[in-house]
Parts: sequence; structure tokens; C-alpha cells
Amino acid sequence: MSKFELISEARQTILDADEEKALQIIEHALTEEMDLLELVQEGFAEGNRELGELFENGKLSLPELIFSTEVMKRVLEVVESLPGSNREKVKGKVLLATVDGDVHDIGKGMVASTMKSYGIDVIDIGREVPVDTIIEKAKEFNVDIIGTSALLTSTLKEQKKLEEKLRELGIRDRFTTMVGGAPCTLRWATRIGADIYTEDAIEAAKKALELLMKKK
Ligand code: B1M
Repeated sequence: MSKFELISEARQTILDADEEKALQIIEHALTEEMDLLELVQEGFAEGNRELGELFENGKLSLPELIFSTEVMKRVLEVVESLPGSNREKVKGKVLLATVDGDVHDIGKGMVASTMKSYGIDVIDIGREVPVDTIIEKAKEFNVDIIGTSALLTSTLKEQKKLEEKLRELGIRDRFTTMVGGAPCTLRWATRIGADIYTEDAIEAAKKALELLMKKK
């Protein structure tokens, strides 16, 4: 199968919620020594994006959406569990969380996999994570960057709450904060005083890498 066919089939497996086929494609890509990140970004994630459109246009039911997103999550899990590229480990750590009240974690998962593929040490503490837990974990793991993802307009405020709480505790300067997620914008990031805003996973990984390389 050509690279183009693999990418196209990967996209389709998400639309069809076909986990078995999705995993076969990953195996196939591995034997072909294909860049898995490219397969995820251009294949699986593209299917995921189309799902979103179908759902928004009422052409996909919620249970169907859930089935497909479970396959997408499994794909990310499998890709993350594979030995990374030959990149050297970067010194420094990034903590990632989806904010409290928000279950959307596919985008965060993509940010995590992309950062890991860049050699960054990522601590992903999951979804629906309250601000206090984010801060507690950031201190515990002594991370350099705290990254939060929010997908609902109603949960964006958690990113603001994080900034406020860090300032209140007098530890704002200890961390670099990074925000993202579909409703999040550069304007929002600037307004709440977050350090970095990025629109997608690749940009997020590049900015994190840039910062960590400068720091060490
Ligand atoms: Co929901 N959902 N959802 N959903 N869902 C949206 C977000 C929505 C836009 C759909 C819609 O109605 N039009 C809408 C939000 C409206 C709003 O507030 N503006 C919505 C809603 C309303 C809801 C529920 C309330 C529905 C309900 O129950 N009635 C409910 C909320 C539950 C909750 O959170 N409390 C809900 C539930 C769900 C599912 C569980 C079914 C499922 C999530 C499964 C999961 O994630 N485990 C789901 C999904 C899949 C979606 C859509 C269809 C797709 C989201 C996604 O995965 N996108 C979404 C519609 C859409 O986006 N078209 C929708 C793909 C992902 C790769 O993109 O997450 O944007 P994204 O991540 C990108 C960038 O944003 C960026 O990089 C990523 C990759 O490039 N990025 C970062 C993300 N985080 C970053 C962090 C960074 C930097 C960059 O730095 C730290």
C-alpha cells in the first residue's frame, strides 16, 4: 500500500469507527517505516475533523461520534506507546491537562504525542482536571510548562482561573503557561496573561521545544 493510500485508509477507519483496521494500518505503516506522526496528523486526525463536521451538521449521532472518538483515542494510545523517533530527549517537562468540566481530550492527546515525538517529557494528567490538581501536579513533577486544553466556551474560564491561582500563590513566574483548544484564541491568551497560545499540536510542540532548548 502506498503512503497516500495508508493516509486515506487511516482517515476512513475513524469515520467507520473500525478499530481493528486502524491498528492494522499502524502496523503496516511501521513495516513501511512511515512517519507515524504524519499518519496521525494527515490521516486519522483528518477523519476525526470530518467527524466533527458531520456531527455539527446533524449527520452523525452522539453514540456514533463516541464510537469513532474511542477509536481515535486508541490510535493515539498505541502510537504513543511505540518507541519514539531517534530524537534526543529534551531537558525539561511539560504538564498537560484538559480543564475541569471538559471531557474533550483528543486534541490534548495529539499535543502530547507530538511533543513526545519531539523528545519532550510529557506528563499528561488527563481530563476534567481542577485547577488545584493541575498546580499540585506541576509542583510535584517540577515541570517547566503547564499546558491546558479547553474545548467548550463554558470551560475556557478555567484557563483564566489557573493564571489567577498561580499569581495568588506567588508561583506564577515558576512556570510557563500554554493554552489551546478550539475556542481558545491568541486574544484570549493575552487577555488572561498566558505565556503561549498555539493553534495546533505541531505548533504547540515546536513552541515548547524552542522554550525548553532556550532554558537549558
Ligand atoms: Co463535544 N463539543 N461535547 N464531544 N465535540 C464540541 C467541542 C462542539 C464544538 C460540537 C458542537 O456542538 N458544535 C461543542 C462545543 C460548543 C462550545 O462550547 N463552543 C461540544 C459540545 C457542546 C459537547 C457536549 C456538551 C455535548 C452534549 O453532551 N450535549 C459534551 C460536553 C461534555 C463535557 O465536556 N462536559 C460533548 C461531548 C463530546 C464527546 C464525549 C462525544 C466527544 C469527546 C470525546 C473525547 O475527546 N474523548 C466530543 C467531540 C469528539 C466533539 C467534536 C466533534 C470534536 C472535538 C475533537 O476531538 N476535535 C467537537 C466539534 C469540533 O471540534 N468540530 C465537539 C479534534 C481535535 C484534534 O481538535 O480538540 O480542537 P481540538 O485540538 C486541536 C487544537 O485545538 C489544538 O491542537 C489540537 C490538534 O491540532 N489544541 C491545543 C488542543 N488543545 C491544545 C492545547 C495546547 C495547544 C494546542 O496547549 C496546551
